[in-house]
Amino acid sequence: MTQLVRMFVIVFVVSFGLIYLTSYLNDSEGYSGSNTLTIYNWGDYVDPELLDRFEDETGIKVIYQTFDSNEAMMTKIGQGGTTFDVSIPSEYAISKMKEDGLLLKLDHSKLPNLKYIDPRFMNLSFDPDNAYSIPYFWGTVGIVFNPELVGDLTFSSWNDLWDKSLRNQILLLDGAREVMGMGLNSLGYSLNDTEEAHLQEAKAKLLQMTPNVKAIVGDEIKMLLANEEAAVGLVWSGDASEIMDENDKLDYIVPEEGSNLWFDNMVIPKTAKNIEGAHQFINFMLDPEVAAQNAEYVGYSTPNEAALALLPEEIASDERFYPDEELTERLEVYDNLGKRMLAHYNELFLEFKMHKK
Ligand code: N2P
Repeated sequence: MTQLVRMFVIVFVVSFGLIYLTSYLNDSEGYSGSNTLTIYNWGDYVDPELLDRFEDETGIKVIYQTFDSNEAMMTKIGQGGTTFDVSIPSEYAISKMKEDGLLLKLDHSKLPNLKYIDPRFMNLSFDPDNAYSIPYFWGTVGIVFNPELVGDLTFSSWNDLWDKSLRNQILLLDGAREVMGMGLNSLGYSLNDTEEAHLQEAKAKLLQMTPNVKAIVGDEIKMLLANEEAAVGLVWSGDASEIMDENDKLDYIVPEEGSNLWFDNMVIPKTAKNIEGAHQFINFMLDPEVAAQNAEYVGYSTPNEAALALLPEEIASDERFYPDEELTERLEVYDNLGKRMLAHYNELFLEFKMHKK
């Protein structure tokens, strides 16, 4: 054999060896294809230990990415070019994603643990029969405050946030619906109002609040309030519960005019590459022990009846985070206001934010 032929044979054998090895790894413990699961979730919204446990139990490698608003999540999934297998939007976003054809139908036969969900969180108007989404957490929007830093001021109304004594003392969560909702509710309007005059009135009212607003922030709001960097915050209930775990001087109320009641559900976006694994993950998160551990870790309210029974009594009976029906009836769920109106809410919120800077 000439030198040249020998070299060809070697290159040929080595290349085939490599191709074989790659396909062997793909089919076995090598993490790729059906062996990975890409999850797209809110920040601070799962106990990382549970992701490790899911990986150990299933051999599926989890790739985890986060978002900080429904709007950012919908834009990213809508643009394509991603491979998210599971995501966790809120109700109005689920309704919009369904409309835009961004969600896959779920196979309930692969979700036996669905039986643990409290029926009052099933079959809600944004997703009848839960064809596309499975309850994960729920909660309210309200005011967390530090009684030691607010003098004689007490909180029962949204309008308390406009009190002059709160100059530079308020942190707001960075959410268009939440901040606009606060403005609308403070005027006695619905947080689903679409009348232009009311929306402009709400924006003008929010602008009057700017001297009191220290910053509009993401998940760091919890650390800042717990560390007493500000006296008051507009927050989601579960964040309030976490803040109060860190600093028990703080308290949480849902204003009397009303506020938002929200539901975050697990979905399989149409970008999914591992539909089987996505069902496995959703079913895993519905397991009562898993759901209880997750609820204790993130501080949010679980819709899982069996998990709630496993939580310490002081959590399960805390009406600030598990409000009774009388309170929830005063609250409103965000409607899917349609593409144009949602964009308009965003615009008004951005104008308010820019003014703040
Ligand atoms: C968790 C965010 C929860 C979002 N950091 C409430 N919809």
